[in-house]
Amino acid sequence: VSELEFSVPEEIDVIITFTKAKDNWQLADKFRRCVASLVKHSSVMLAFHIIGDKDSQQIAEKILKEVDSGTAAKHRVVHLDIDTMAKELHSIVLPMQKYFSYKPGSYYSDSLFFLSAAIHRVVPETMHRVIMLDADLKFREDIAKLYQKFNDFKEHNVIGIAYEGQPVYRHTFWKYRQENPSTRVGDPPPKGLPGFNSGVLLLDLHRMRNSKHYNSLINEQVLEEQTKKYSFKGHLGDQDFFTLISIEHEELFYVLPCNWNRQLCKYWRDKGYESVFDLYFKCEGPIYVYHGNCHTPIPED
Ligand code: UPG
Repeated sequence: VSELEFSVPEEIDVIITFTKAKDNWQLADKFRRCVASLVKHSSVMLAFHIIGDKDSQQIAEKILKEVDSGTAAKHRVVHLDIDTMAKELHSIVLPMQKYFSYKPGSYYSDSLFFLSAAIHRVVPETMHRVIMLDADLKFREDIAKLYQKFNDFKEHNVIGIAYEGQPVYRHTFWKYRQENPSTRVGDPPPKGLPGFNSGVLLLDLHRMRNSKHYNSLINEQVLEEQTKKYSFKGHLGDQDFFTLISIEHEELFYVLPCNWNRQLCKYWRDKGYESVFDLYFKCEGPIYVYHGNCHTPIPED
């Protein structure tokens, strides 16, 4: 019996954020490495959905055509009407943009950075489970094995996501932590709540649609109340939203092992967190996915 037999479809939907890529060859290079590594290791067909402006979509398609022409049948591109999606998304995620971005409520296109949080409301009902990725990743293992993690979701889990690998949220929550010294909020794993990193996301759209609980949190009053209570102001988009709502609703999230989103950014190490940095950063065992966040180079192997 194949170890992948249980509940992996013939084709996996993969959504990649790739936008403002025109004249940004560094981003194009990251995307190329990401999709090439995905295709190289995948045992199943991949359906790529590219989230970005028209220019970026064209660049992505060209890159995908060049990738691995020997086994071209292993992947295809699904065309999305991004403008319509961004407009639909805009009104839903407006309250999130207010608390979790630099430029609250500005352009339609910026609502796309919150797509993962409300994706279940703007894509066809037929889509069941998707894997959503940043472009700065490199796969070293079969994405079908990542997909299998959907099977590990507990009853109330709707989203699979790995912990943030730096003390980013320890920093964000400093005030709440100062006023509540015994809190788990912002503490390192395994006991603490270090917050999430949205570079690799397992989104169970059926569960997101059906969870009254999850949907009740996409709400202006709730976010106002929660951001106040935890003195939260962020700028990392969807991952700020997931981090904040997870404090009181841990059960909504399946914590993806760090091996599937091995973040390499060390920005926060020398910003006053030297003594605790490694508690957040360490990730034992084999690495299945490298995440070169904050433009960190990814090892060649
Ligand atoms: N992206 C684009 N075009 C851009 C900028 C970003 O497509 O002009 C996409 C791309 O997929 C990229 C991702 O967004 O990989 C994340 O943006 P980036 O600027 O690379 O942020 P990082 O500092 O590398 O990442 C941190 C987190 C990441 C989170 C992001 C949110 O590690 O998980 O999604 O911040 O801003």
